[in-house]
Amino acid sequence: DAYTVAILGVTGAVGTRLLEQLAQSKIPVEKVIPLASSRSAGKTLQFKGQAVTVQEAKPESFTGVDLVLASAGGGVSKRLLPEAVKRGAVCVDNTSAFRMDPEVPLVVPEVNPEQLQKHQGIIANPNCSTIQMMVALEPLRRRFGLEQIVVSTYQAVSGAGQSAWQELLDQAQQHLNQETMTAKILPTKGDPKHYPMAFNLLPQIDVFEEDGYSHEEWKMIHETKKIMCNDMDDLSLKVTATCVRVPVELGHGESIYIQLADPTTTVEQIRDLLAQAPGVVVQDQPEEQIYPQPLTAAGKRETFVGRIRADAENPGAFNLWVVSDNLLKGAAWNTVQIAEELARQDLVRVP
Ligand code: 11C
Repeated sequence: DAYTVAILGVTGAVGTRLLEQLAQSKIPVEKVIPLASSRSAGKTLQFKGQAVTVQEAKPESFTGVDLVLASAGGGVSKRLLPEAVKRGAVCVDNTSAFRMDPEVPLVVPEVNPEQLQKHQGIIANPNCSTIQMMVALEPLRRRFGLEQIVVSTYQAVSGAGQSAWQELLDQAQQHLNQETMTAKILPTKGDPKHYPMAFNLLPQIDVFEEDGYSHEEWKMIHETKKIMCNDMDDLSLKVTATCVRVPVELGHGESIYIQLADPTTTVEQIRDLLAQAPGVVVQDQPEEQIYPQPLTAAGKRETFVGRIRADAENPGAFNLWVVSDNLLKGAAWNTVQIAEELARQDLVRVP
């Protein structure tokens, strides 16, 4: 069986990578349909050496489509994915539109691929900063039990889209030219105030909730619980997060403090376990100055883990430093990997 695959939002930072990851995947593709807004219609892209033309996304675009990979924003997904499902297409959605719907599986293939079996047509891809944390922590949770996560993130501008990425580059140039930096997008487009990102740190990703957490922090807490415990409000795993935007182009970094249930766990056991874990590369040789970095993780599918240290004052507690390409494992690769898993489990059909 070969599939007709539509990519929704194909011209964006994630969309272009969806096309590229699909071309490199094990999914048999009969035809690819690149979809975007009317502004991008008519543009030509390459898929496996063939020119393909971008079409405007409409409900009728999904007739005859088997699989949709979507990354055009939550509003577009909410409007168009139910139309795609109605026409028989299975959708893997990279936006937050359906993630907290109890009917919709929220999947990291290394962690909970069995959740795909209950899909009703839509599968959600988690937030980028959540995904890389899950890849690194799930093997530890399974072996030693996981009681608490305290995470601080160092997130690249590409997470906020192509225009935010360009804004950082423009500001860096302006600063070097001794001009005033112009800020129109970051920290978040919808809010009234904007601050320079270049040579700065912004402790705001997405809008603030009433309790003072940013929505990105909220996602890390509740997506983690849904993925690891199958319940977005599970109380057996404590999670808290601080999310910070840093002037990095690609690759989110995370400083993660964990409390494991087994107080006898050692650093060596963690290192050995993660060295075997799917999707993980351990880079942890401080004596050689080897540790994960955004510049070396960019363009790779894996999640890199290093700086593994025991908290000497708290048995079973550890610090880790985790880096991954936010547009690949954090978005396009995880989405395509879900689609590969759907194909492998023969689940590319709407029940
Ligand atoms: C960021 N994590 O770095 C966000 C981007 O829910 O899929 C991804 C937003 C999402 O700004």
